[in-house]
Amino acid sequence: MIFDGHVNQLPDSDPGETQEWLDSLDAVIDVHGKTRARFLLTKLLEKARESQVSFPATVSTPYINTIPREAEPWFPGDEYLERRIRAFVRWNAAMMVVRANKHADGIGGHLSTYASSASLYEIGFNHFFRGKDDGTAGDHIYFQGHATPGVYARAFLERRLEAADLDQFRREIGRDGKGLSSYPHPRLMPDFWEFPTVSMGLGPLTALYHARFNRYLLNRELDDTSQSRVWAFLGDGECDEPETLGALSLASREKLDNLVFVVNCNLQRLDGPVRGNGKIIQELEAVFRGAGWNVIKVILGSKWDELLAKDKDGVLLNRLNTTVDGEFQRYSVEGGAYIRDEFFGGDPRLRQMVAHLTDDDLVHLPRGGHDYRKLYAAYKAATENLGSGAPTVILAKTIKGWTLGPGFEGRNSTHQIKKMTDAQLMALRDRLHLHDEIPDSAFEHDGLPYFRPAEDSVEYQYMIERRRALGGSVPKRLIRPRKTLAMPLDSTFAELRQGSGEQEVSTTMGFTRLLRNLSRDENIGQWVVPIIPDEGRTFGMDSLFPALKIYASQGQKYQPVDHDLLLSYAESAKGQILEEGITEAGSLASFIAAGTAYATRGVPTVPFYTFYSMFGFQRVGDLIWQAADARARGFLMGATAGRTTLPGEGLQHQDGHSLVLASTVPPCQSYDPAFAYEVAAIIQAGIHRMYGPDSTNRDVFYYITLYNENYPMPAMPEGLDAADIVRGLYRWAPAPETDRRATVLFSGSAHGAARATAAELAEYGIGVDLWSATSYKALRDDALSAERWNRLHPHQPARPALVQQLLADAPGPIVAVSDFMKIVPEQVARFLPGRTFVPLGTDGMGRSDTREALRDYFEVDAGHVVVAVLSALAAEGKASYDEVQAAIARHGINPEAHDPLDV
Ligand SMILES: Cc1ncc(C[n+]2csc(CCOP(=O)(O)OP(=O)(O)O)c2C)c(N)n1
Ligand SMILES: [Mg+2]
Repeated sequence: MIFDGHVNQLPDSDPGETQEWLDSLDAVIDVHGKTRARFLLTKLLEKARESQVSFPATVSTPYINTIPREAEPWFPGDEYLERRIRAFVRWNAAMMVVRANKHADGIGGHLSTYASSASLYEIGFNHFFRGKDDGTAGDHIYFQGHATPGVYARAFLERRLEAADLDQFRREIGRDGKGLSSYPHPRLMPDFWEFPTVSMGLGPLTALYHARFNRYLLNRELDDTSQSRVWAFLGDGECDEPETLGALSLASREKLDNLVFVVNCNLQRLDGPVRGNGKIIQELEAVFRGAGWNVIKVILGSKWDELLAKDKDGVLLNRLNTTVDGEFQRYSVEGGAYIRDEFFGGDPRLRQMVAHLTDDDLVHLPRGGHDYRKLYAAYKAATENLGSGAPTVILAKTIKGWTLGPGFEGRNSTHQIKKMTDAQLMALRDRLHLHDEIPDSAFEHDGLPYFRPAEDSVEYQYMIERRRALGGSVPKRLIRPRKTLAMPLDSTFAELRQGSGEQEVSTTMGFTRLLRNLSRDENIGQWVVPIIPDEGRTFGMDSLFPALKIYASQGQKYQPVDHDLLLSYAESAKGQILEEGITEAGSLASFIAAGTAYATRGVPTVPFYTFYSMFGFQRVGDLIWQAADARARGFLMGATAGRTTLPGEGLQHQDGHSLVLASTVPPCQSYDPAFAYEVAAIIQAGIHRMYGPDSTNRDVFYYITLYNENYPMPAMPEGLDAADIVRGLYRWAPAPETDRRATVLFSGSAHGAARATAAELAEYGIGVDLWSATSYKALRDDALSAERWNRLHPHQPARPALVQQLLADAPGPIVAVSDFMKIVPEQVARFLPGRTFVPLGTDGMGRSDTREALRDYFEVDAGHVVVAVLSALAAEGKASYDEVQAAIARHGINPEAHDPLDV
């Protein structure tokens, strides 16, 4: 960056002076060598920075600690007691995994991840993590998924859990579901875990956006988040996930100095080394620094300090810099003689440097991530970084399986070992100096004892006092409303209920109006969080920019190019809209932050994330699953929905299956509305369900499709109960009284074909009952429950499924049409015994063309619906096959046309 020759393009105001400096450098290199030259240059850069001479940051520094020994702060804790507490936590963490696998072989669990990160967590628990007992929201801590045993073990010492609870590790069924989940799952441990992390990469990404959302809340004066820090603990292997590193620049751009990443750099992942042939810490340092983060490397333990102090020639530094991770891993499993020969042996000066140390001393030259004081210094620096504008990452070098003994430490297989022999357990006990607490006799008779100090012990008193001083135990998930949200006024929804008269509009336009109305609603307005990726104009949401403004933490420092237009691009520090740019993953992370704020902060924000429906479940499905685990509430709005409704875009854009994917997420309430008033009814009911005062089963979110096809929006029919829309199916228009009748269910934009079918068939004396199927998922969920109840209550009168009940008096065969795959309506077919059920849908890969051409191709236009109804009637003996043939001819349908399913 700084050596690219650009300086040659700039004028030199004093060439003589320049030459003097260059000559001096040459002299240093000649006389003292390159190492000295490098040292002097670094000193110069440091001095320049101190003197505010701005300079592009170098992205990598030598392979030593960022904080030198002289700059380490005084350690305020009781080191001895904290070491004892750590030993207890380590012991119980190992014990619970080993016991779990003894009692249920194959139940799994992880010993080595926590073993490597115990100090990383304990320094936080004893000195930094802020709790919520003082009524604040505290810090937000994203624990590394595989480190849960250590977090449970500490909760056990703190007496938040009992031995019986630890014995339920990974056993979540039985005991009223009061097991300890394998990983952080708020869905399964709603009083304990706050943030699901175990799907690699999602924890860091959501933590980052959470820190950003806290700033949004602060800037919008919705909540004082200034005292809350977001801590994210992650693995070095996890950094290979694009989600982990993909949003780093947002954190520095947004000046998230309330964010701290702690990367447990044990140099290993599941199968082996993270970068055997390289150096993961150096690589990550460059990435984070390049992205503008404050990087604190904690590589070497204290005992290295005296060696470094002797390193006049830079040989040790050079050795550290040039040793690859694969070798470092090897040193962690070898003895002192090997380390002496291989690491220090190559250069006599190096060998001399450690001549006074025994082989045992060499083995115990510790890594920084196991050195409590070094970690304290790093965490303190991270917390004192508030105000600097830079987020912090701590890269802590550790050994995977640390303290667990030779069978574990640094072994490639260590990640998955979950059993320990008695000999290994005793060795661990000895290593942790727990002889008094756990005598040999404790191992007799099925042994495997937990240990916790009594409540009057100094250790217990100390740890509890520390937690008390920091605001109580963590992690803890609390629903403690600190702000109340009143329900929106009914009048806010009136505009959509009235319909659009003659005017042709889309459901997307209807929703945008509603979003604007909601944002102005005196009760709910300020709590609404509209989120869009870089697609606002596609959805007509640019109309919201001037009124709601786009959130920009720095305000708007420029006059936008369209400032003189009514719909100019208006940014503001108090802006309400989160315009995320082109990142569906980031947008979803914001959705999760806003959708869980009711719990994490006691602030009930209501997110509406509107996106290209194709790039929702399919693109960021795992994040949506994470939202479900996190008990997020809010609305996912799948715009430009429908494989034939979005014309011209082709197979990458045309979504005919997001509703199928939505059906796989249990708490997701998915809807495919045809009309604006349906959208209004679903959203109004959704807000009441998720945020209303008396509702139950409220930790759900909604997925609602929106289309961009314009048509006159009918008014909500007189007498229609909004609850009928929400339950998933209602009769939209009854069939005229004729001899021959059939039923057509429509969803979304397919209402057009359905209505045209009814009109056409009326001319042939066939009455069509039209029903709007707003949610096949809701109908199926109900039917599955009824079916299950009936099976388990053989002597009770059977409960009919709602869909069966509703369609009992719907006449004739049933044809269901939507702009999604046939499997969407088919979800309910099984629950309509004795009925002909014909689904029409858009199976196959999308392609570009006009709506008309696409609907003909996918066989969902009026002609095909007519043919389907006639064909079903013919099969029931109510129509002749000649009529079917005539309809095929009338609509110009080619019976030999390419089957869209056939790719
Ligand atoms: C998305 C995803 N892919 C794969 C896994 C399976 N997995 C669990 S832990 C792990 C290795 C983790 O290595 P690292 O991040 O270095 O953590 P460590 O245990 O070494 O601290 C893998 C691949 C997962 N949990 N999530
Ligand atoms: Mg690792």
